[in-house]
Amino acid sequence: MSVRRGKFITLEGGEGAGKSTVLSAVREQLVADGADVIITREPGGTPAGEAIRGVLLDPALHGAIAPETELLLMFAARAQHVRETIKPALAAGRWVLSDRFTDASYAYQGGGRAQPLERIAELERWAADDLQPDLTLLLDLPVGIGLARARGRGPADRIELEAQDFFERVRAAYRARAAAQPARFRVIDASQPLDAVLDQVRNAIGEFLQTQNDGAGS
Ligand code: T5A
Repeated sequence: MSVRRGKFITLEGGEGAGKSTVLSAVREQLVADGADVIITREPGGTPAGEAIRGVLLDPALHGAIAPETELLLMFAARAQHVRETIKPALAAGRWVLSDRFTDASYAYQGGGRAQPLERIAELERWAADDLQPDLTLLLDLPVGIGLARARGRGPADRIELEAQDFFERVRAAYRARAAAQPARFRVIDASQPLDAVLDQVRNAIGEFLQTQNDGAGS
């Protein structure tokens, strides 16, 4: 008898959007519904991916990584993540909750760094094995609010050292993807106080679970 495939849920958003903060609430809700959940992140999620993350976020390398190198390193970490962590978990019937996935490459490397979208799409096809999330929560908020939150939390990493217009392009690219794929994305107003953000997130997850449970018997 085959094991039912788990579901793949991703959280996306700009700097300081609150992804890490809402992750545990999402996990609790999924577990309460009976799901076996793993939490992971990008770049990272495997020993090799975490080592690549160290290079990508090292502030000492600010200005020393070409946009093409950055894009390839993001997908190098993702290629390992898909094969070593995500696909095996889904095949075993587990639910995977990832702090960022390929949408971040379209937003940061496509929007922020102006890398051609067709190159990102080609990498998505072969390096990420064309894996698509079942649901993506986009935590959207004005760039200034997110940066203030992120900077209040600790020293900036290499990407957080970018100028505000870079993050404006990232936000615009995320919103454009969400508008183009409304069946997969739920946009959360992350500028609200945490309780209000969590309410929106729980509603979105609740609706998704309802569709899954409705379809389970068919
Ligand atoms: N990247 C990643 C790419 O360029 N391309 C890619 O393909 C991928 C996968 C690392 C970086 O890599 C880039 C994007 C990133 O620059 P990351 O580790 O996810 O990715 O880094 P960040 O987005 O920088 O993670 P942050 O930790 O900054 O953001 P979070 O997780 O969204 O925010 P969080 O939860 O840590 O919250 C930040 C602060 O705000 C507070 C929290 O308490 C915390 O102090 N906060 C709130 N305060 C008020 N009201 C609320 N509603 C709040 N929610 C949270």
